Order: sequence, then C-alpha cells, then structure tokens
Amino acid sequence: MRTHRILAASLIGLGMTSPVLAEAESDEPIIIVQNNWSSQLVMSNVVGQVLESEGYTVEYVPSDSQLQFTAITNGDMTFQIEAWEGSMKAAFEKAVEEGMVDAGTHDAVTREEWWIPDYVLEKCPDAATWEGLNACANIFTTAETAPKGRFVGPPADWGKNYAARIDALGMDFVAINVGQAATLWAELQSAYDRKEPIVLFNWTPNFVESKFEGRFVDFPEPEPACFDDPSWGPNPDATGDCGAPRAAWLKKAAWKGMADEWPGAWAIVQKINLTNKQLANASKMVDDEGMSPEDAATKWIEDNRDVVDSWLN
Ligand code: TMO
Repeated sequence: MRTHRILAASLIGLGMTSPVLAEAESDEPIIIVQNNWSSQLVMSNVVGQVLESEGYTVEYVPSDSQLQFTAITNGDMTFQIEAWEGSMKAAFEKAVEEGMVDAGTHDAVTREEWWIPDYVLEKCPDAATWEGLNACANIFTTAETAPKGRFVGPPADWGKNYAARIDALGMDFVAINVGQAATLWAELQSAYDRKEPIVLFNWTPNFVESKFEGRFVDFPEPEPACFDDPSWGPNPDATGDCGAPRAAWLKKAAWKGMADEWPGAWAIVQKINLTNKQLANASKMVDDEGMSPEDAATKWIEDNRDVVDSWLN
C-alpha cells in the first residue's frame, strides 16, 4: 500500500491559515528522466525544483533517449520534459501505443540535423544542401576517414543511424560519433577558431545559434514512404534516403499512473509549454556560461518567474 498525505495544492487569497484546496497525493518520489544534453538537464531540474517547492519528493534518474520510453510506459520513471521528434519519434509513438501518455506538445519548433558554419560556404558554396555538401566531401577529410569526409555525429544513444543514411544517399562521408555532446562543441569551437571545414550534428533550440554563424544542411524532407518504400527518394533502391524533419515537434511524456498518484503535479506538468527562446537560454547557461544544470535551473526559474507562476495556477 502506498502512503498518502494531505498536500496543500493551492492557497487562495492572502491571510488564509489553512489550505482551501487539498488533495490526497502519493508520498512516493516523482521520477524525472534525465538525458545527456544541456537544455534537457536544465529543464528537468526546473521541473524538479518547482515540484519540490510544491511539496513533492523528486528523484532524477538518467536514461538513454530511446529506452526511456519503455521505462516511462512501465512506471519505472514518471516524467520526461523534452522528447524530440527528429530523434525519438519512433520510440515515443511505440510507447504511446503501449500506454505511455503523450503529455502535450511544446510551442518550440525543433530541428536536429547536419550543420555547417557559414565560412564553409566560401569553399563549398552549395554545402547547405546534401548534394552540394557531398560534392565537396574531400574538404572534410581527416586521417581517420580519408578518402571520405568526416561527419561529426551525435552520441550513439540519440537514435540516429547516420551510417545508414550516408549509405542510402551514396554520400562520401563517414559518421564518427562523439561520446558526449560536449565533444561536439569542442570540435566546433576548434574548427571555427581556425576556419577549418567541419560538418557536425546540431539542433535547435540550442546555445549554438547565439554563438556561431551557421546553418543546417537540407536533406530530402522525410515522409513515411522514405522508410518503407525503396522507390521513394533520390535512391530508388534504398529506404532511409531522407533527412530529419525541418520543423519538428517537442513533446512531454508521462507515466499513465501520474495523474492518479500526484494529481497536483500532473496538473502542473500539463501546463508546461516551452518556447525556442526559453530552451536556447537554458542550454546557453550551461554550454556557454559554464553553469551546472542545477544552478542554471534555479536561475531559469528566477528569470522566468511569471512563466513558472502560470504553471502553478
Ligand atoms: C535530442 N537532441 C536535442 C540532442 O538532438
């Protein structure tokens, strides 16, 4: 049996000495999923700090960006603040079929794709399209990838199989995955300082857009047929010959038992609706300004007090 206590969900009016609204809520910890990129780490701490300030017990548990949805479906984890269409759509939708709750779509419009600094266009004017980029693959050659170009890819758990995309599109690149996101930014900074050609995985909203001039590389816009009909797309003999969506969703995910166990917390997380700017600022505090995700979350709450208050009413 779970223990319950009375939690003051809200106080209406000043000078009242007892809660007007009270609901029975579980004493069990709300388990907030953490992934391995900065905006997610900051925003999961924002959610946790807000729920703690409302009297809930919170635990943070790290998870792989694909396997997390099984854990949320099973109730081993409770809530995820950032599920990205470009890398998690299939795992998210499968989990929803199995009972995970789609807890709403943020206003933020997202994109996860190959990205180049603008100075690359001086040497390779059409590099903002996959064919144009591929025509200059040789300028991205490294000792590790020669004679092909290097694409600096994301950590392996982000659900991307760029080797398959490169193969399907017949590109002269090799995907070299980093172990952690910080390596992407270190590679970008070092190339940028020397104006050396680089093409790497990036996304938006992110801190990168406030610090570096650059753009995404356009690949064929994905349609379901890209993944099940070989005749679709530039390669008539392959599936997967397309990119990630250019205007993609960002969703929240919850365990189906959350609404019953912690109705007040469920009401709060349902109201959370993040914008591109709010998320870019969250990542900037960590990746550009060097704050810890915990401190950045506290500052984010201070900077966005009106937004947080709107979740609590
Ligand atoms: C899931 N991510 C935002 C890192 O592309």
